[in-house]
Amino acid sequence: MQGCAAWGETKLETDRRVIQKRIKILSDDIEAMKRARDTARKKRSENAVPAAAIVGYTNAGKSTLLNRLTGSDVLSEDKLFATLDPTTRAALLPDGQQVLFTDTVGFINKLPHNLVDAFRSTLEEAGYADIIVHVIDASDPQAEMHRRVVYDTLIDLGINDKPVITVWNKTDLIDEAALFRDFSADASVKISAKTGEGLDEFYSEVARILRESRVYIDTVIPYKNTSVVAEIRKTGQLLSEEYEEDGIHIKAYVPRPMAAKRELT
Ligand SMILES: Nc1nc2c(ncn2[C@@H]2O[C@H](COP(=O)(O)OP(=O)(O)OP(=O)(O)O)[C@@H](O)[C@H]2O)c(=O)[nH]1
Ligand SMILES: [Mg+2]
Repeated sequence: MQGCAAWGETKLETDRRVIQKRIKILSDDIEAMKRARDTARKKRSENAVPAAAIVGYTNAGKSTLLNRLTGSDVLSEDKLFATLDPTTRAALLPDGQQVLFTDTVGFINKLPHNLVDAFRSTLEEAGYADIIVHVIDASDPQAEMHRRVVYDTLIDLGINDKPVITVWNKTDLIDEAALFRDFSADASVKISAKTGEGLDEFYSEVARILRESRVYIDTVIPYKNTSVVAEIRKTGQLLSEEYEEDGIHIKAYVPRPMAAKRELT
């Protein structure tokens, strides 16, 4: 028993108090980051640059991949939750298209209850992405469990309607013959973020999925349907809106399924 017991507090109580304090500090930090992100996101959505969120179990190699894609210097470490603040960087696909990649906090099984809300807000960035890049450490014997935790978390967050590209990472550490599949994904590639192997295929799959997932519209929405404009603002990218006599003239990129549902094309 430590000295604090003399004050009538057991070690367990002291630990709990220290942890609560730490959680409070982290939550405040995350709240401040959220405000900064909201501002940054508003700016981004004014351009029509597509966004990809890099998600995955902690330690899968998300930050390493972001660094590799954008030549940037995001903290990558062999420790849990190296990344808390999602970072966004621009990368150019070989076809010249610009894409914004956002690193996110690592997912984990059985997140402590009082951290769930804080993590949720950190992950909400993924909700604004056009495409989800799901990184899995293919060399980890628990890879299948990690894959499921990530899908379950995405469903929990209500992010289950976006195209997913599954990236089996760290293939430099495994037997070439190993077979990796993800039937839930729209595309699946094997890479090594460390050596750069497989990145060409990754880029071309990202380009393909983006091409297929969004459609450009230039149309007039009648004033009785203005809720459609609100929906576009939320799920698509509104480039311009002009109030005309017979409705709102909009130019926007919208998710293809939405364009079909609302008969916008
Ligand atoms: N051998 C090998 N190691 C890799 C590869 N990609 C990442 N790593 C290593 O895996 C560890 C974790 O990488 P990070 O990029 O920090 O992982 P993360 O997914 O961002 O982790 P969190 O931010 O904690 O969620 C680091 O030691 C990386 O150097 C790879 O392709 N091959
Ligand atoms: Mg990271």
